[in-house]
Amino acid sequence: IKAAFQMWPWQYWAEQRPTEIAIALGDANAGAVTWNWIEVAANIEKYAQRLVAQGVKRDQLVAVVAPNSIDVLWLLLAIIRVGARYVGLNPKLPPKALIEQLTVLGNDHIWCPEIDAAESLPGSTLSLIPAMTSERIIPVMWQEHRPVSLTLTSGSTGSPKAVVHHAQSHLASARGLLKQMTFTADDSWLLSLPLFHISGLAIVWRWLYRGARIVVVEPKLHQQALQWVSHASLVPTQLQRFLDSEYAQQHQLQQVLLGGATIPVSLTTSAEQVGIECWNGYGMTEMASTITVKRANSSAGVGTVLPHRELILRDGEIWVRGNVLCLGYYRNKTIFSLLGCPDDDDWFATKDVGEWHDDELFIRGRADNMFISGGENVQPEDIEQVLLQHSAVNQVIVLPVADHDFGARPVAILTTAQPLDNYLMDELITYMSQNVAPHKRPVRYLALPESFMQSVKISRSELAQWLALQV
Ligand code: 4YB
Repeated sequence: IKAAFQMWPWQYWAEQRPTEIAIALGDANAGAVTWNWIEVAANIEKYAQRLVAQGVKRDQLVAVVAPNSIDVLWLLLAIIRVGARYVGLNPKLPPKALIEQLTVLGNDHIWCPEIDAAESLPGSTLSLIPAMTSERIIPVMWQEHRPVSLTLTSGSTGSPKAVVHHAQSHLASARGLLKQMTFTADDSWLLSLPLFHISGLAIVWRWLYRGARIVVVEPKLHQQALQWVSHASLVPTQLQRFLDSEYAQQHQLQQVLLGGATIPVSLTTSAEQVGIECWNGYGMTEMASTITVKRANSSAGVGTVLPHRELILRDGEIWVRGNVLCLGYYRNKTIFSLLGCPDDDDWFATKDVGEWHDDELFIRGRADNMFISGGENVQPEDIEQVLLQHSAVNQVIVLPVADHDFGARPVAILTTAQPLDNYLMDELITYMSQNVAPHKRPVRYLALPESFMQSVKISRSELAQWLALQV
């Protein structure tokens, strides 16, 4: 296992494992297009040469606005190869939000194959064609400390922040996680989360770190592709959908890394019953993905701290640091430290509220989600966790609505295994009255609109805007 790479990771693997399959575009056992490590290294050179020819220079910022595809993967690797920086943006963003975010980023170039009026977006438009040969040498050396990626992340409020990571923090993240999970060079990890989110980028770095195989499919084939791979990273709803699908009957999926939101014990229990080892993670963009992890069991905690990360509680809030911590936030072409005030020392305040029980971390929710109802502090995630234990509830977000007498009261917005009709609502009302104090009982139960189900993570602020129109 590598302590550090002395050359581009793909070049290293092209020497160590030249003819092993590195990338598969679908099911490698059923005639999918594949590339071995020699071909991967050669292809990256060719794509990188075309970027150089189009004026992409060291330290410049290239924005990529597209759903996952093999092209996005080539582009990401080629951008890193020329010493530039990659930033992925959600292609489903409304045009106005997209332009706003790009303007703050000040990207030099852009690749957005599926966006209309791409020319009106900031940055010079790139085309992605590999050069015919790769004879010209690109004079950029592998340096672990060169910033390689910006990842947009929005807390529950405010505009997104662009989190800058160098290769070293991504690799430290991979190295620490793979001390816990087994992911051998013969395994394959599905690119199951978007490359504009830290969870997708982390898959690429684990693949590069291990010299294993990455499987890329169109997002609409994800369910099916979970049958063909040994590993995947999933948010809880993705795993739920897989278990509900026909594909769960017969699969080779061995290990799933979960994260991004509360992971219901009932979900991991069902997955383990069909032979899928589940790993429950707690992570965030600033820490290059997973911070704590455990093999799923009967407790709802998120396990213990991985190598290269440190975590403490201060007044109930989680503070973190370590080699995986980002370089800072990017705006106006400058990297700003994310450490708020001088007495923060080098710890980063996550704003997550946590508790230790028997050496295991439990996430209670975000400090800034808390609201007050009739003088009582209400942590919406507490209510969500109780609702998630009801067998009919798949996913739930609890938000406050203004109330004349109480100041605010909770409303539950959910996806359910059966229709959310009067019968189910009465059942949920009864269930909550038996399980939580009166100030924690939702005053309304609403079905989550379709449009919110597509994203990696439901934005509480966007859902609150929607809710404001419902009441
Ligand atoms: C949680 C939480 C949890 C995060 N319980 N709240 O590679 C991975 O680690 C991975 C695998 C599968 C799915 C997701 C991942 C991630 O990276 C997730 C990282 C992430 O969500 N980053 S974020 O910046 O978008 O959001 C971070 C916030 O998400 C945290 O500050 C928490 O509030 C919340 N969160 N894991 C409850 N297990």
